[in-house]
Amino acid sequence: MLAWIGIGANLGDARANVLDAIERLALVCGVRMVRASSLYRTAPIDSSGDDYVNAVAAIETELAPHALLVALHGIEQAHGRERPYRNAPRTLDLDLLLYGDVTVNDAPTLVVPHPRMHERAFVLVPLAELARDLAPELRIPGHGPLATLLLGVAGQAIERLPPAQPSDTA
Ligand code: PH2
Ligand code: MG
Ligand code: MG
Repeated sequence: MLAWIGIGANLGDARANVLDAIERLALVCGVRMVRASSLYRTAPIDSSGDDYVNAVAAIETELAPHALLVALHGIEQAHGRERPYRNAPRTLDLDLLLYGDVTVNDAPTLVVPHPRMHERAFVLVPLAELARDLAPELRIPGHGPLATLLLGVAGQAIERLPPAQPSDTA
């Protein structure tokens, strides 16, 4: 199954956390990394704290949605994710955005497509970067074509970060 994972961080070294999450995701048993998007700097939406670093990864997976969610939570925990309140600043957030065109309604544990993804540039813009090559006709079940949804988030601030240079040893 082709699944899409949203990655976000706005605590600690957010950029390093997102890059590490991509590496760890690629190492999960039953997951093959297809491609990760560029990193983006985004203003917090319904959330406080610093700007976020966001990205999206496309994976091929044999894991069922709930098993994949458990693996995502494991990676969040490796980064010391705490959940003091809803949408609190976080070291790392991994969201199962899309699982093929399957819908899952097991609230509050797991809802796919991820609620509100269709109205957030920090999800749709990196998703579109990958979908251009991997799934040009991508639709978000219940919400329509990605290309149309993108028009609705054109006003949200998002800046693509340049790729890390080999000299950026941190
Ligand atoms: N995640 C949220 C709430 N708000 N804002 C930005 N810019 N990026 C996020 O990843 C994000 C957010 C809830 O998970
Ligand atoms: Mg999230
Ligand atoms: Mg989350």
